[in-house]
Amino acid sequence: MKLYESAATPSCRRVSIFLKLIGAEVERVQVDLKGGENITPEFQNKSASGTVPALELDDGTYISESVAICRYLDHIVPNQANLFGAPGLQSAQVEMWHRIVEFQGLIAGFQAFRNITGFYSDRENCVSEWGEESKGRAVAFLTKLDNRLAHSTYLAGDELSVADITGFLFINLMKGAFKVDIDEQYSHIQVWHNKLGAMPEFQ
Ligand SMILES: N[C@@H](CCC(=O)N[C@@H](CS)C(=O)NCC(=O)O)C(=O)O
Repeated sequence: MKLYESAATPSCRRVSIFLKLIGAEVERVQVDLKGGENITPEFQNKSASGTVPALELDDGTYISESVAICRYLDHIVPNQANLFGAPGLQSAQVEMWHRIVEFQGLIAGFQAFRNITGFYSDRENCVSEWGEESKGRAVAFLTKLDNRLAHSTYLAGDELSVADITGFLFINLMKGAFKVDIDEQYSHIQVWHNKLGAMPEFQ
């Protein structure tokens, strides 16, 4: 197996953290996003979404989308991490919080980053107003996240799950790209984020 990635990006870090938590490792191939390597026909043939990460299996099959990759790895690597939750209520709660944090947090953050910085202006029309609106939505979501974490140790309940990985990367984006002061304003996010950040798998 080979993982095509751009190691520092949130979507690739999601798979890296997941791999560490299930105690596995795979061969890596770095893809130069800024240089446009992922928009070449060669890479587009590998990744259905045209983005990193993409996992190449030994039989030549490719899986793109970080959550799909995590699900596959969880299936093939025997582990007790239970990051997608036990079948039934727990997995439904993991799925619910994962989708909430992804759709309302991370995707808004991505849209803000892409449209404000123009990082991918060689391949898409960047609309700064949409970037600012998305940033506002991502910031507004922090209140919902903080309220949830006031009542729950982890996002989906008492156990660490894939939703926490995504939430952690969303907060890193808000702190890193937009200098949002989490520590001052969102005390429950701060406690949870510090706890995850102290785990070796999240570093
Ligand atoms: N939903 C996708 C998002 C993947 C994604 O947006 N990857 C970014 C890096 S974080 C990328 O490859 N960007 C290059 C581009 O948009 O051209 C996933 O979870 O894998």
